[in-house]
Order: sequence, then C-alpha cells, then structure tokens
Amino acid sequence: MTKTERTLITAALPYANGPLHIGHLAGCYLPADLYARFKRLAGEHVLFICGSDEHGVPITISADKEGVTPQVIVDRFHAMNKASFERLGISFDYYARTSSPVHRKTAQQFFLALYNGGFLVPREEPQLYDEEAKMFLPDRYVEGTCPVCSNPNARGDQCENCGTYLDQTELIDPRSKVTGSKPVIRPAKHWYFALSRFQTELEEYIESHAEDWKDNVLQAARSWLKAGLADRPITRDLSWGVPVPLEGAEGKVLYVWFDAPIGYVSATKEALAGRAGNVPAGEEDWRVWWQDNGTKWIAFLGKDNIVFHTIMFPAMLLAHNKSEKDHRYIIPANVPANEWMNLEGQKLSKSRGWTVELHEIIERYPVDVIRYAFATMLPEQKDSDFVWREFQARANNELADIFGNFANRVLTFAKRSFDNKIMGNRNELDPEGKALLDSFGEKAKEIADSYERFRLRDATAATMDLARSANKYFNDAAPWKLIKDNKDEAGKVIRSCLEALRALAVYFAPITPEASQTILATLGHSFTEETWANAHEPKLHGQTELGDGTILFPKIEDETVAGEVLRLEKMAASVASAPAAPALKPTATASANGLISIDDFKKIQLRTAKVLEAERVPKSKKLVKLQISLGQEKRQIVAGIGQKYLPEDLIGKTIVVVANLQPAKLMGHDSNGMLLAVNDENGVVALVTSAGEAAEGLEVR
Ligand code: B3M
Ligand code: ZN
Repeated sequence: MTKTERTLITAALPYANGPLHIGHLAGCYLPADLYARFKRLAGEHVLFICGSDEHGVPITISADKEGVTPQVIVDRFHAMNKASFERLGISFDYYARTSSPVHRKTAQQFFLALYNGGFLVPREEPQLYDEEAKMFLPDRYVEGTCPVCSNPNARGDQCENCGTYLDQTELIDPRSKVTGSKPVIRPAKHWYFALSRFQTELEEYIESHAEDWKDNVLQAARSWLKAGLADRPITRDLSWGVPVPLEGAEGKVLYVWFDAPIGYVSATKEALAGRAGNVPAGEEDWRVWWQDNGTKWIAFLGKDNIVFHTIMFPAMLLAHNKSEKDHRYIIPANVPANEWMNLEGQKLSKSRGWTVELHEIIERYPVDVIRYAFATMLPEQKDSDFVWREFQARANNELADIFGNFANRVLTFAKRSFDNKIMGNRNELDPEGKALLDSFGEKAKEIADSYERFRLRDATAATMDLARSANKYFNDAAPWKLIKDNKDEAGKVIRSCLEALRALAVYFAPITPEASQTILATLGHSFTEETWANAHEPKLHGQTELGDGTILFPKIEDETVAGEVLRLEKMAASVASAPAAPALKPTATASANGLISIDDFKKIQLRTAKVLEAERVPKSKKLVKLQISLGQEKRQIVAGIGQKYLPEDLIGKTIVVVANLQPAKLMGHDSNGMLLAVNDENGVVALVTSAGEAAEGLEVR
C-alpha cells in the first residue's frame, strides 16, 4: 500500500437553487470542515474543495417559475450559499461553480474520453414529448402517478413518496409541467453510459471497504448493486447545462449527475491555478491530487447522494481509466455520508415551512455556538433530531459552562493575582498540572482516531471531556486558597492552567475556530508552533502580557429558544394557509355557505396550558399577563380577562390556547398565543378550561 501523502476532501456541490438549511450543514458541510481542520492541524497536506452545482432541471424549473433565466437563479444562490459557508467558518480552499468555462471544458473532455473508449453509446428510446410546447420533457418536467405506490404526484425521475427511481415512461397518466397537457411518447436519441459493465468491479470495490466504511453507506451501495446495474442515459434535451460535444447532439446537454461530480476535478484545477490552499511545491499540478495513488480522497455528502459517489461516479472514473490508460483517476477512499437531521421531531421541509436556513441562524447565534451544538448532534449513524432546547443546553451547559468557564476563571485569576502576566517558566509546572497536560497528549491520540474513523460526535464529546478535566484540576488545586500561603505554587498552578487553555484552544480549533483564535491571541501565542500531536507540550513564554479575555460564549436565553419554536410553528402555519398553486382548488378559504372544511379547522392548533404566573398589565383594566406552560415550552400571553378574573385566581388553572397564532404586542407586552374564553356583548364571561385533570400541552379537538 502506498503511504498517504495528501488528503483530498470534497463536499457535495450544493445546487445553486435555494438557500441551504441546517440539514445540509449537519449532513455534509460541518463534518467535512471538522475533518479538514483536524487534518490540517495534524500537519497533513489537505485540499478542501466544494462549489455550486449550477445545472440540472430543478434550476431551470425555478427559473421558469420566476420568469427569469437560469443564470439569474444560480448567480443569486451561488453568492448566498458561498457567503453562508464563509460566515460559518467552513474552510473550503476553493468554492467553484459548474457554470465556469474550465468546468465545461473538463466535463466535455471527460465525456469524449468515455465516448472514445466505447463507454458511451447512442440509443433511441421512447421518451415523453410535449406536443404543445414542442419539446421532449426531461425527467422532472413530467409528473404522474407512481406505478409502485399510486402517489399521484410522482416526478419523472423518482417518486418522493415511496423512493422508487423511475423512468418517466413508467408514470401512469403523465402530465407535462410546462403546459399541463398529456405528453405523447416519441423515440429520442440519447447517449447511455455502460454502467452495467462495472457491476463486478464495483462489487469488489465496495466489499474492499467492508471494514472501513460506515454501515449506512455500505448498505445503500450494496442494495443498488444487488438490484443489478443498468446502463443509464447521461444526456438530456435541455438548453441549460454542458453541451454534448458531438455532432448531431445539438440541443442536448450532459445530465447533471454526469457533469456535477466532474466538478470536483475542474474545481481542483481552478483552485491550484490560483494557488488556493497551502499546497506545497511539487503538488500544484491537479493531476497529483487526482491521479496519484498517494492521494486519499474523502468524499463528504448527504444520504441521498450516496449512490452517485459509490456507484455512478466511481464507474465513470474507472471507465476513464480504461479509456486513457496513462491517466488513471483515483476513486473515493471513503464516503462518510450522514443520514438526515430532523427538526423538532419532524422531517425538515422547505415547502411545509419547517426549516431553519443557514443565512438565518447565523444572524442569531455566534458561529462557534452553532458549530459546537451541531457537532454534538450530527446524524452520523442514524437520523438525528435537532431540538432548540438541546441546542440551548449544549451551548450553555457545555460550551459556556465548561470550556468558556475554564477560560474565564483562569484568565481572571491571572489578571487579578499575577498582574495579568504569564508567570514562571514552562519547565516548571505544578506536577498535577504536568500530569493533566500529559493526559491531554494521550487523549488527543484517541480523539484523532475518532476523527479518522469519522466518529465526529465522539471526537467532539471527548474534546469537551478535556475541558472538564481542566476544570477539575483547577478546582482540586484551588489556587485561590494556595495563593494565601504560597504564591509561587499558586503561580505554577495558573501557569499549568494557561498551558492547558492553550492546548484546549488547539483541540477545539476544528470545532470552535473563532474562540480558539481568540484564546491564543489572548495568550500572546499563535497556531504556527502548534500541531495536534504537540499541543500538550508547554509552550507559553513567561512574562507575556495577557490580552483582554472576553466572554467567549454568550448564553442563550429561554425566551430566545422559545421564540425559535414559535417562529417555526408560525412559518409552518402561514405556509399551510397560503393560497395554493393556481391550478389547484383553494382549500384555505371558507366555502360559499360559510362552512369550513375539517382541514381548515385543523390548522388552528388548540392546546392545553397551565398558568404558572399571572399579573395585571400596569395601567390596564382588562389586560392580564400570563406565563403559561405548554409542557415542553413556556410562553407569555396577554389576555383581556382582567375585569372578570383576579390574576391570583388564574394560577394553576389548565386553560386552552391557540398555540400557532402570530405573536403580537399588547401595550408593549409580547403575547405568543391566545386563550379561549366565552364572551357575550359585555366581554368575557368564562374561561375555557379543562374539566377533568388534563396535562399541559395536549391537543384540543
Ligand atoms: N447537487 C445534489 C444535492 O445538492 C447535487 C450534489 C452534486 S455532488 C457532485 O443534493
Ligand atoms: Zn411511489
């Protein structure tokens, strides 16, 4: 086996077709970045590549809907997604776009190599044709009934309900998304990739990784292989994409899943031409990164992209290697794909408004807090659930109370008692302090092993354990007592703590890069002397003046996370009540006879709530401010019941509230919901309460 000299890290190229959300972050981009930052700290040569996937039918459909060109769509979302990644500290060495000329040329050359090698063969097959629009309909331009599960809205490439990959001609009652008409079947010419010829080779490839790949990835790849690989058309009738570089193929482009992975290669070319990354001399040639066995390629991606990176693209690369024997591409050494991240117990869904987009979350929380919390919740082995309460708990009880607190205690102590200087000498640590640092050195090896096995949650938890042990050392050594009789010994303890803080900054650097930078700057130190392997060795220079230690991780308030849940519910409710697409019958409005449907009624979330506190709103006769509990969640509501009820009589009552009402301000007080009460012409007569013993937070129907 060749020794690994360099690691090429790729993260799936997101479609420039909409904003990215937290599922993307947890599924692919944060794990990729944690790994890349770890590898760089470990002193390895790393190139970390990503970019926008700017082709494909979803993009042309978005453009059609907005009545703009696809270029307008991709320009908008390329800029937006790139900015989100930058703000989250995702440290790509290069962020490309597949609309670039280098990519077009690279993809066309790749196509021609496979074509000349006999792996791309033209075939005439029946395809759906829209006679009104006078065009062949590429996959997603058709909808119809799924032949497997009868879902009436299956897409031409896949049924989202049962997950079956479909050929568009299999759809029952197909309809064109362009004109709504029923398409006819006509023969169309396309180029087919001879995927079936790679069945055995791919089986061997996948099984050769039976020990080192994640189970979810192996399972997905195996189930495809088990079904048997069929040749696949890799051209489409579209004007947006990489044109097929053959005569007689006018009006056709490469299928997006043919050109997009080649984007990794073209991005590498661009990156190295621009000297991105810290690539050492002799490695500036892109071929070193793609065609030398000393390169280990790790491909990060989300669940739904597994088959393309374990089957399709490896087969394309193998085909290329057979076609041009002097230029052999490497194939992925590992594909550490994650599963899905759900949100507050439900599937993330943009169309249902149940999502948190990256550009929003970075407006509201510090980058390190987001990164740490998500690193603890990655859907590594199975789907995970993002819950705002847990986000808060991770941020407050761990990041702030353990790591942040250690930093604050140590820096404050040094400031107060040692003239804000690093005292003593790095060879004279307190023996227990020295033992702490030695234990860091040992633990760091285990953490490194977790990173190498893509157990990033474990790596994160073990890193926090280091901070726990540092706090324990500080507590046990009790420098605030020691200093009373022996300032010298206390100085050695604090010196040990400052070294531990420096080491923690290094170990935390993949997870909380900003805080790590701040800590090292405060210590008058930098990353240049630091590596993963030597971080436990004392390095600080005595008499260095300490910089201003600031609070590293602000705490997240209860109201803030309650507001997040409310925001979600509001968004989901407003999407649910938005007018439906014009072609569909509006369901949200009352019918002519004033009756509403059961579905309309179900949009109102009625829930039981317990009144925890109640007080009059000053200067108001009617308004009472209530703190209520909906089980998991506490809220404030303001209600006009003050003329009928005394605040103290309300406490402990189980009332009924509309839980998904838009928040409002009443006389300057926030109200997140509305309670139900019986009214007559004079106002409130009685509260709606639960007659029996009902728990809080239950649904009322
Ligand atoms: N753009 C799919 C996706 O964003 C696709 C990945 C391409 S990686 C070569 O889910
Ligand atoms: Zn189906």
